[in-house]
Amino acid sequence: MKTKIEEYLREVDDFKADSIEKLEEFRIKFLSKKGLVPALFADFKNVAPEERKEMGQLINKLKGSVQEKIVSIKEGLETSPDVASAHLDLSLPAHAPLGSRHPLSIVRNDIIDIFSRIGFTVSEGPEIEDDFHNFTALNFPPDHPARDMQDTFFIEKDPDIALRTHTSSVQVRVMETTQPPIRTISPGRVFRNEAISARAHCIFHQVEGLYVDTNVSFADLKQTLFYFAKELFGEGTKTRFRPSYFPFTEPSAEMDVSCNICGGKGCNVCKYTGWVEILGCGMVDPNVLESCKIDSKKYTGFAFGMGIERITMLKYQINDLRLFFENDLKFLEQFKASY
Ligand code: 2NL
Repeated sequence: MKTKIEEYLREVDDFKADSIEKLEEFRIKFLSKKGLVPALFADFKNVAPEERKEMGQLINKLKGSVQEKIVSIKEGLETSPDVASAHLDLSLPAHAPLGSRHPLSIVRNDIIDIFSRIGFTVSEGPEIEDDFHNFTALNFPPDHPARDMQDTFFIEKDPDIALRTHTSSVQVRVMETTQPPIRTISPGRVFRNEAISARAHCIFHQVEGLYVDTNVSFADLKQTLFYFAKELFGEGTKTRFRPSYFPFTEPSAEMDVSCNICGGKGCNVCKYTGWVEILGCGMVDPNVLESCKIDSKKYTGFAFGMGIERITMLKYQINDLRLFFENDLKFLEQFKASY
């Protein structure tokens, strides 16, 4: 029995384990009910009385060294860098989802890219405007309904300060400070006092464009906007211009594009006409140029304005404007593949 125990002691001394599983096998071999240590205790009754003291001490020594070995290997496994990192890295962020751009930002960036390629710069300006930049310089008559409390969010009265109702106010500021040639677009948030529905919101986004130089004609306007429509909606896109009215342009028009949903055959988006309206435009009224200290005898210009929500709805076939403002991840995550 003595040689057997000494052999086991050597085995325990030499034992190494690089996994919890191997360590468990070792524990079972020595300490489980049918293991070697209980077997030795069972054999103890056959030991001669004069050897009992020594054998008892040896078996207890073996049991103790198995237990110590298990504790020390276990500690080593839990603190070793390899095994610890395989289980748990506390320096990692808890959850790292990839974000996506908002569809309105994607379309705004597309529009900026298209116009930058033909020499337009981007201008920005304040969201809180005075009456001159938002209305008077743009040829709005004093009694125009847009100047009414019902349509515009006023912040102060006399002098009137309001949230801008269009980004034309930014272009007025550009004309005041820059002599032609001017080629610029102004994307931004605008505010109108409207009830919220599937088609309208009191905050929305616009891109307006302005081109002022000598000899700018309506033909330049048509070609520029035809190029824009093809770049945004695809090569086969057709455009048509219908006469319209705005206080700041004369003549004025609205531009339709061939419906990109049914390809012009007729569907509920184009109300079975094959055409959808995407923007308003016209030749800058000479009164507007003069208000901004630009000589209307020397210079002419064209301008246009479009709602980014409307264009995004057409491009991605979104049927409710409220989706843009609710920040529902199920909606936003569909734009992950875009930039
Ligand atoms: C629309 C129509 C339009 C303009 C905006 C403009 C700006 C200046 C001078 C003249 Cl500084 N015009 N902008 C011109 C025509 C139409 O917007 O339906 N927007 C959503």
